[in-house]
Amino acid sequence: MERTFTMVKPDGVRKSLAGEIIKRYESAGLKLIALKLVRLSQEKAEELYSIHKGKPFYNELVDFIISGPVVPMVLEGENAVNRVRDIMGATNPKEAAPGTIRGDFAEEISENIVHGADSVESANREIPVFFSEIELVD
Ligand code: IDP
Ligand code: MG
Repeated sequence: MERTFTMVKPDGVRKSLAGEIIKRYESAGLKLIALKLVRLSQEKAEELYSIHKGKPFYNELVDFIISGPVVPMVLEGENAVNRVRDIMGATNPKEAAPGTIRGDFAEEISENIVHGADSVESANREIPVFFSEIELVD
């Protein structure tokens, strides 16, 4: 069993897609371990996206992710990291396949509805940005 971190971004919450996105993950057999609705501080946003610091889109990315509430969650299942990435679709919605979250609901790379950890190592770094150990179910 593997755990991953994923998050509905502010555009996803604004478009009332949180339930739809959770449903897609649950329907795929992924189990919810932790979930909440929260607005990120500038500091937490910079922590989440520290690996992108210095990239041309970094400031825009941080400003966007604090522009409204997000729905972070921890999911568990076999091969959870890659399965969540598959359900999300390609980073650029113009390249995301129909049937994926980004393919179905996003139009721009800067507002692509969901975040998902790209490895177990990333998930283990990202989960504590939002959830303390005690808040996890087990
Ligand atoms: P990912 O979200 O699919 O893992 P990353 O490469 O980790 O993609 O980039 C993080 C986020 O930064 C993306 O989801 C996207 O919103 C944004 N981003 C990535 N590349 C660009 C770009 O070239 N222009 C604007 N935003 C970008
Ligand atoms: Mg990434």
